[in-house]
Amino acid sequence: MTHIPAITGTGVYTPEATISNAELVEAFNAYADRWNAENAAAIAAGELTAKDHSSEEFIVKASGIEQRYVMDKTGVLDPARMYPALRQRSDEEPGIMTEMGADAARKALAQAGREGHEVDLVICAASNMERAYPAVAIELQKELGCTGFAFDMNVACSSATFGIQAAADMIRAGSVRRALVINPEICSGHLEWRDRDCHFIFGDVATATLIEPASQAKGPRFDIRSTRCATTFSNNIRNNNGFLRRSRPDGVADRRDMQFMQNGRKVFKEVVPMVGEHILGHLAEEGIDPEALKRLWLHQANKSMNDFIGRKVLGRPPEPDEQPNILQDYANTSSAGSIIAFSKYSDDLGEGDLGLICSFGAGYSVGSVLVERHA
Ligand code: CO8
Repeated sequence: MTHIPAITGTGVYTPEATISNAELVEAFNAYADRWNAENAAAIAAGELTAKDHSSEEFIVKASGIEQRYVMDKTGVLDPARMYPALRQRSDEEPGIMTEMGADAARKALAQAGREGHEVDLVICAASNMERAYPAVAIELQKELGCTGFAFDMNVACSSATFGIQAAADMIRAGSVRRALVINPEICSGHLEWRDRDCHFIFGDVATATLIEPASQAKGPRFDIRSTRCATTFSNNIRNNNGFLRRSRPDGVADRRDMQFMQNGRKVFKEVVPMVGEHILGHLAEEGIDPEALKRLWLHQANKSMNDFIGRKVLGRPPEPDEQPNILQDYANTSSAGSIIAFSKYSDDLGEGDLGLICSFGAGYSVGSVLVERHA
């Protein structure tokens, strides 16, 4: 017997600390001035290039981002440090990703009227894991009192939608009863805050999505009509950190490519058409006219990127309520972005309304989830 999988709960964990663009730019410029002073001789000799100041106007115009939430603000804004200062935990206490993810998951469970022991699949889907093993998902399983099994997966910004596809397929097939897809994203840990081309892009958050058979939903639900995932290799978004780090000739050096790197212009140009075609292809396969979509919950990387994609899908500029953005408040939170938008802007949809969640990013990867609202 096949089941129709449905989203019955979502949750968002939002860190307490925010960094405004003004605070970010002030810290970066202090760092740049300091670096330029320290390297004045090499800059004068033409061996190094002086670092230019960042600007609030550029950040808002290029991205639409106004602030971001972070797990630690002091380390990031310290011009002598420029990365988060996180409390070191013993192996006996829950990891930081588990703590953030469990908070989001408890909110998703509460919304669905479920408890941890009723869940028998936990997927921790995120763009980086705080350790190699044991899987963060298994620690989340323990923390939430879930049964069954759990595993980690990483498809960068598309981790949430790819995780939803995996969970929905297992529910459809009957191999699991109920699944939590959890996305703890500590982007501040792998962002290079000393690079003005990208220092404004990311923020921290965790999201969770509960999926169960539609027939068992206790309240309003979004049936997952279908999912569509696609990947095509690109080096334009890359992070070379990994377990072979110490085997490289330069050992554990603090190399720039051990953090997030991207060719932002190329990403913009290549990913926008790819996503537009992906969504239109998904809708065509389902025989759905794009105008029938009540809402698009897009990945939250860049406001103009989303405007272009919305125009391509609908054939006209989307109304603000058709395609809500949260990136002005959260910045890019990698895989969590489209789920934050879905979680905050989906309650008002009516019986039978259709919407589409879509993420895209490194890989390249694109994932879309077509959902239908039922009371
Ligand atoms: N302040 C002032 N000027 C600046 C700044 C700044 N902060 N930064 C750059 N400039 C300057 C540049 O030097 C450049 O100057 P010039 O013209 O003299 O060379 C000029 O401004 C224009 O720079 P860009 O061409 O870079 O500016 P864009 O208009 O292209 O905007 C963006 C840059 C916002 C990055 C844009 O290209 C963009 O959003 N691209 C898409 C990015 C994207 O979606 N990436 C997805 C990556 S996320 C993902 O897949 C998940 C990865 C895992 C998570 C990682 C967590 C850390």
